[in-house]
Amino acid sequence: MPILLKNVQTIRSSEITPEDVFLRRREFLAAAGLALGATTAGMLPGSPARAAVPPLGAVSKWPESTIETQTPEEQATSYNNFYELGTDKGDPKKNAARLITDPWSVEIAGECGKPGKYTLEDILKPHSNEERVYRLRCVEAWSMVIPWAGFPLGDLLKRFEPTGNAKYVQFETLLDPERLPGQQYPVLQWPYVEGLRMDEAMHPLTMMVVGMYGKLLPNQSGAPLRLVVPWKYGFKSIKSIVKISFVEKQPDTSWNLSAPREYGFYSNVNPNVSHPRWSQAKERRLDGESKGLSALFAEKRDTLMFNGYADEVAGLYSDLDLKANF
Ligand SMILES: Nc1nc2c(c(=O)[nH]1)N[C@H]1C(S)=C(S)[C@@H](COP(=O)(O)O)O[C@H]1N2
Ligand SMILES: [Mo]
Repeated sequence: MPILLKNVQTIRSSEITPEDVFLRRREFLAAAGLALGATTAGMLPGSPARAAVPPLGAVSKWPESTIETQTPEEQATSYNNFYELGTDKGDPKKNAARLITDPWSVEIAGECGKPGKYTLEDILKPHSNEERVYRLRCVEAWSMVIPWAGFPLGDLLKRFEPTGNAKYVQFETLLDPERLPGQQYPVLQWPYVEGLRMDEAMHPLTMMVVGMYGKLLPNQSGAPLRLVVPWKYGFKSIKSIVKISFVEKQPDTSWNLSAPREYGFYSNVNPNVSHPRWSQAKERRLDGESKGLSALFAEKRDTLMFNGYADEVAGLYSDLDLKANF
């Protein structure tokens, strides 16, 4: 990480795993012959058998997928934004082993009939996975084309019976400075939070993602559960989700909290609304050919309104001034 800020006072002591517990876990893992950071914690002797993330199994293909050339898997899983694992694009992959994802649970809270703590298995079991090839457009003006595997977020949310007061959905990433060491630095307020309006969350394009390229998500891509909202800038696609809340008021979002002039709540991909420091009219497609420095000089393509999904989603915003609500 380029920014090594010493001020960690923003982290409450109750949120930090006590160091001795951490060190003991390290010894224990070493004694068990397991490298720290291996995702096999559920197999430790003496620990109860736990349902790990079920393998992807049969994944049906979604017929509406884009047929554009896909970003090579190698590039999509080594050029990442996941500030909890470091702020350089290569950091999340380097630090990925720190994020132990087994066991994992998701808390469902707020305005709904079935709040509670659900195991990852509970969350995933009733849903069958579909592969959808969506573009991911980062606000930094690069884009990728990725075969995601998962299911519509709306199918999951309906199971918890949202009430009439549920106007928005808020999502939270795991808060654990040991497993997500970037949280030891106050580059953002932790945990990372994101939000959608209820109709955006229920839209059939909005996807709860568990895999990519036919495999389970690697940690740097947001294992075991992340959002993908294809018509919004990539930062709405929150990774490693542990909490989903149904709320009445528009929730905070991490990037809006950190730089409200630059990142609004809606964050719809919009070539006509510039980021205050650079244009959003064009994008550089990461296609395996353009890498590192050469990518900076690669030819740019026009960015499409709503990232190319205008036919499907423009109607959600017909009453909204998209310059004011960026
Ligand atoms: N928890 C969390 N989620 C996150 C981020 C992050 O820093 N932390 N970065 C976001 C940003 S800015 C982008 S562009 C996408 C990148 O997803 P990818 O690394 O899978 O391409 O993840 C988003 N989700
Ligand atoms: Mo991004």
